[in-house]
Amino acid sequence: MKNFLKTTIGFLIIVVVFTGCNNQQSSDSNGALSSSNAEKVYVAPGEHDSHYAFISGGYSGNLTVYGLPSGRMFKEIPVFSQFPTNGYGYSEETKPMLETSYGFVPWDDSHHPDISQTNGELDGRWIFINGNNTPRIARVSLTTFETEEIIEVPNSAGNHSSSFITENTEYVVAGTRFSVPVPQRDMAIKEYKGNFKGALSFISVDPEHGHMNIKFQVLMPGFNYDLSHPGRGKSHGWFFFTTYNTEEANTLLEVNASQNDKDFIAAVNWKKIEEYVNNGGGTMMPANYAHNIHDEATHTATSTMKKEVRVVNPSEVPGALYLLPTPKSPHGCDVDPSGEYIVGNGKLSANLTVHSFTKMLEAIENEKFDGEAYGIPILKFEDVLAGTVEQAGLGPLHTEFDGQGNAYTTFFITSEVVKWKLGTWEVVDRKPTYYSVGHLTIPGGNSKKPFGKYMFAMNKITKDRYLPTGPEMEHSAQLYDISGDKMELLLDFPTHGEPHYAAAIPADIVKKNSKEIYKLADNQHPRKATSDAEAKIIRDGKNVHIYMTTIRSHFSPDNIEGIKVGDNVFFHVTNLEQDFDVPHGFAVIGANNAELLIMPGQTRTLQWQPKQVGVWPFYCTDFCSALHQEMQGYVRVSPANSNIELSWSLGEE
Ligand code: RUQ
Ligand code: CUA
Repeated sequence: MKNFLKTTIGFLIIVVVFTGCNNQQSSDSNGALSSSNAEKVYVAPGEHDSHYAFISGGYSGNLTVYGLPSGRMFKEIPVFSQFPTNGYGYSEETKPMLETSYGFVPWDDSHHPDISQTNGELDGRWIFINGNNTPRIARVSLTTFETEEIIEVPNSAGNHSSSFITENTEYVVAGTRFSVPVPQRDMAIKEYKGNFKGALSFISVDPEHGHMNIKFQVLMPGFNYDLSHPGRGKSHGWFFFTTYNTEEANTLLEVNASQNDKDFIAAVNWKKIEEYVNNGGGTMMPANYAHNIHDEATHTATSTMKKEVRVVNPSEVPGALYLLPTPKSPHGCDVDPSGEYIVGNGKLSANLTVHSFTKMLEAIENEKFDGEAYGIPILKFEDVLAGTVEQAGLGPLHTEFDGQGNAYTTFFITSEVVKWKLGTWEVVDRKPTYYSVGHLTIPGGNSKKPFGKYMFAMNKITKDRYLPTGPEMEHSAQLYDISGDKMELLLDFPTHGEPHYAAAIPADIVKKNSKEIYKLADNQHPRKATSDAEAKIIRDGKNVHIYMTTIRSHFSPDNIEGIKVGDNVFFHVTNLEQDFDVPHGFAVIGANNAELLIMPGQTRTLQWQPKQVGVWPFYCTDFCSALHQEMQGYVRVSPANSNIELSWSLGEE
């Protein structure tokens, strides 16, 4: 009861402080920006930004692409959510991307993008991002800026400590936030403790094509695994996960999961487990999860259901898993560029805890344990502690690094970013953020080589930062110049959805590889038409396949007759253009899905089920030429019992 009271009072204080901070006005920044700061974010018309930022969309399920320092949004990349803007998840080719063991799932909650690495440095080939709600990991190509692959993660729930990349993109790692019965079964919820498990999944990435495969899952105790980061440099081969609810409570977690003075950072020696697995270790367990791949040659995605997954119990691989006590319900778990320091941000702790990788190895070597949890040795807090950053703020969440020996931590409750020194643990600067900051990003901040010029903070609450837009405001981000001793606020910019983490990279690494067109000659879509003359229509019972082409400024065919009510019509539209940035759109009246936006050289298919007799138009939705408004056609739909012959034409009077 005493504990309960303490915790409750603690929360009340937090709430009061929190509310106070929300009401704080931004007067300390209004008008304070000098003109030199304005120059620092000014990208003259026609000039390019120096960095890309890939910002997660949270509950939008997608990923947005921004330029830094301008804060301009360039693109929204659909990942886990249907996207009518270009037909992703609506076109026949992309629908399989959203297949799961639960059927077609058109939405998710995406949190943590991470860019592929070679030798611990960003290589700009792919970006990975997690789907939280229906556990999935996606791989997005940074040449096409399209989602190429999605793999579902079985035995997981609330896929939050994801998706982080090891130093050579050997693995993309996904940890479960919610522990669940493994395998899933009908059981009493109150039997959680000791019975639920937390799966940490190591998904291998094929170095050439990026294809993902769940290599193994470690079945951990039933804690909540909140965030994770790879070791790097000296700690390469290890992975670190913050845990909370080590109490294993199953109700009123706000109180019951805040009892333990310390939770843990779980250290996983994945190299050791990999070796065990390569030698046949682990058990294949029945499972059911989707693996979806979009093939660039056929422009078509396929979904395959996988039927088993390899699981490893911690006790099978002694010496591969340890628990590092960390106060108190830690959220962020961040590893510095050298790989020596592991920062655990205890949400309910006054201090930041930094562990030492070297000391961890020593303690393991000397077998200095402080008991165990479900067979996993617990190291002594004092033995692994590198230092603490004292009283830096309230509600620490996430930390990034600038490569100059400094760390930057966000504080949600006090709405600020605090800069501190690795090794001496002294606070050297602090700047307010507006308001209630979650993650922050430094380009390359999660790698051996951060590019420490900019840092941006992603805030949860916007309030008065922009013109009001009704009850809902887009979340705000703030860009800081961190090249000097003190951080300088440069810019506010709105973000889309709810950004959690973001990954940023110098533009030069990515832009030279960006694809301009798909080569028509390489198009292997089974229903492509590569010239106007190849346009045709094939009836197969009620299914009607229209092989259509589009080029400035017509469709071929543009007059179609012989379609009947009750038919199932597929418009397979090939864009014949071979010019950069000339997509065509395709929309037809009454379609129950969306439009298609077809890239040069690509084929996309829209299904249409005509329900009414008549003559119905279709048209191009993307203003592609001076004669864009002329890009249209008609489909004649006759009664179901009509015997009008199938016919099509272009240019016939
Ligand atoms: S979270 S705001 Cu989903 Cu990364 Cu910490
Ligand atoms: Cu094609 Cu407008």
